[in-house]
Amino acid sequence: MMPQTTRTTTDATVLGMGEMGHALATSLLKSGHTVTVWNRTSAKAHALVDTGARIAPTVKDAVASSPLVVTCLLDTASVLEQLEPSVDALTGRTLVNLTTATPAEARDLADWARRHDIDFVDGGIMATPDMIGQPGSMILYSGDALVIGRHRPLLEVFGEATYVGQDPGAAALFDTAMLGAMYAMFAGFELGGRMVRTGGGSAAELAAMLTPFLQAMAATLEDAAKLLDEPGVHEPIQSVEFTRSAIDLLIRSAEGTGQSGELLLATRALLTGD
Ligand code: FVH
Repeated sequence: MMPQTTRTTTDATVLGMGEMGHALATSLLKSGHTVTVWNRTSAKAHALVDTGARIAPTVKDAVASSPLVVTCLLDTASVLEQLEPSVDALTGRTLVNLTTATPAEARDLADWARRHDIDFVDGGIMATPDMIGQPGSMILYSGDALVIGRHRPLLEVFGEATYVGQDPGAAALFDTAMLGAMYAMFAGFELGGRMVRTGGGSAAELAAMLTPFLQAMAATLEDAAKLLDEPGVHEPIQSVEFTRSAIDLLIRSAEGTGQSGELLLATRALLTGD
């Protein structure tokens, strides 16, 4: 392991040593890359010193240390707050933003980067920190395909690097669409768990039965996608009338256990246009 005091340049810099940034930096170090890290609360960055990471005292120093800078901070505002004062050091380098953003925020960040001659790629992490560098970890990327191609071997360390388009907002679009679907699923489980518990059942029992059921349902998403992608071409498996009546029954059942039917009302509106 090279003593950090003798090294001033590294393969990549990771800004943000929260749960995810720590996992990203660690995976790069494990794969043999040299890494500079920075965190606002410096103790979290210093926790990596034994792994061989170079600890940068400032954002400017961190940015100037590597040709590739990865940001994994709380939100887009914190990314700009930290990068703006060091923008001169970032010019001519590549910025890969793995901070969750809205598509509009990612596009604005891309515009900001372009104005400062920074090669920019936006990414959406479809994994939890413990999955980084493991099979099953997927990161969505969008922006300049040439820039992504140039850094692909390093980016593949985090997980499968999936390119979703030239629009810098595309990764955030797919990311937030997928996270929205995930949260809707967890909300459905929360409601179902509360319902079965009023009848003496447990959420654990529900989870055991629901998991294979949802896996089977997930297999039908490709058919559901055809209805959205080619409206008017395909017939829904269930009619709108059937869906409306079925969800009304579910609302009555939820309310009968003392739970709110709001989630199902919103679901019915989305699926039937009511
Ligand atoms: N954790 C996960 O499972 C998800 C998976 C999907 C992608 N997300 C996104 O990753 C970003 C970072 O998430 P995280 O898990 O690392 O989050 P925390 O552990 O809470 O760490 C937050 C880091 O952000 C730093 N920070 C916050 N505000 C500022 C600021 N104004 N200036 C500089 N840094 C800031 C914070 O620093 P500190 O509090 O330790 O000083 C942490 O390093 C996020 O976009 C997720 O949506 C993770």
